[in-house]
Amino acid sequence: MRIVVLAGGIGGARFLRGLQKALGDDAPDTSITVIGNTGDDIHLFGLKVCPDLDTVMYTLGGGINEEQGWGRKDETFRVKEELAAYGVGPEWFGLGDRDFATHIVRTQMLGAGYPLSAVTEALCERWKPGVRLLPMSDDRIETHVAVDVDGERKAIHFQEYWVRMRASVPAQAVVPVGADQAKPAPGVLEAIAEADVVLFPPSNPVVSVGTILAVPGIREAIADAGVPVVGLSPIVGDAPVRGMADKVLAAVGVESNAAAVAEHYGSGLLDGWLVDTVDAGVVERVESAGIRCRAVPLMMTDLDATARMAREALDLAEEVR
Ligand code: GDP
Ligand code: FO1
Ligand code: CA
Repeated sequence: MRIVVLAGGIGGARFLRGLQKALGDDAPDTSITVIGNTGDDIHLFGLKVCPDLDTVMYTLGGGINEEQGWGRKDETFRVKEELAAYGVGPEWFGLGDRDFATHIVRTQMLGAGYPLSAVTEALCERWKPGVRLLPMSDDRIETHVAVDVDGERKAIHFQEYWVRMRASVPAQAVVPVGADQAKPAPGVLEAIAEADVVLFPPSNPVVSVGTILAVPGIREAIADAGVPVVGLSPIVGDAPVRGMADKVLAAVGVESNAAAVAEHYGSGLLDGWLVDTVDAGVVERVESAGIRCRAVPLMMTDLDATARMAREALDLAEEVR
């Protein structure tokens, strides 16, 4: 079975670990291709940082800071301190020493002319994530957020909105700058066309899955693949389990509840949708939108619980096939 997963950072990565567990070690004829969000990417100190790709790579490769969900475990921040001593910021983005090495290798390879997809493959030779990790595009795409500050509208980088401002003001618009001119990375459309199932993990529907779908050709390829497309809700009990997804959902006019997110993807894209048991009340609403829906526990509290979620998603895919 060939599984394609559209992943953001923490929600995507943790789900993938559960999916791998659900499939077991003895699944030689099963492959997982991850199409990773690169809209969060940012250039800092002359280096290219790809938070969501790295979160997937470190999580599946055993290098992640488990508590935090992003960045390296056993991390130190000497370089950041030294940069700060020179007055060089931003101070609000925590790049650790171990993590810096990844960005240095990436930037060096990009400078030598390798596309991001080839660089990601090279980085994964070290981490061996057990999935094929593809950036959604080799082209530069950066999510920007329009905010009103002192009565004036301005666009800021997604990381500035998310990390520095903690999404403390409403997002007026979310724009994946560069997406309209971008092409899917090599292998992306092929993986979708050859997939037996496409999964949307409980990743952010706007700035993770939504950004991947904004790359011309990807949404169409999924719709045309003619295989089950099943998603898991990142919204449980009308709130994001973690983070501020409600803020970016509001920017695209979507309410913060599990049914509204399913309707946002729509029955043209989504065949099946899993909501948490606390949201069992919305199952009928989702089904009346033409999307098969089940209520099951959706909290990734540990690996076994996450593997059960992945199994439910694969079972629902079989049901709608
Ligand atoms: P990010 O790039 O690091 O923000 O990660 P993703 O976009 O992949 O996933 C973020 C989403 O994961 C958030 O909107 C959370 O609500 C969701 N999430 C995190 N943990 C859980 C969980 O245990 N269960 C569910 N259902 N969603 C979760
Ligand atoms: N998230 C934070 O909330 N604060 C940080 O200082 C921070 C640093 C950081 C460094 C490398 C990396 O790969 C991810 C990092 N993240 C940080 C997470 C990152 O900003 C994520 O993209 C967002 O949390 C949402 O996806
Ligand atoms: Ca992200």
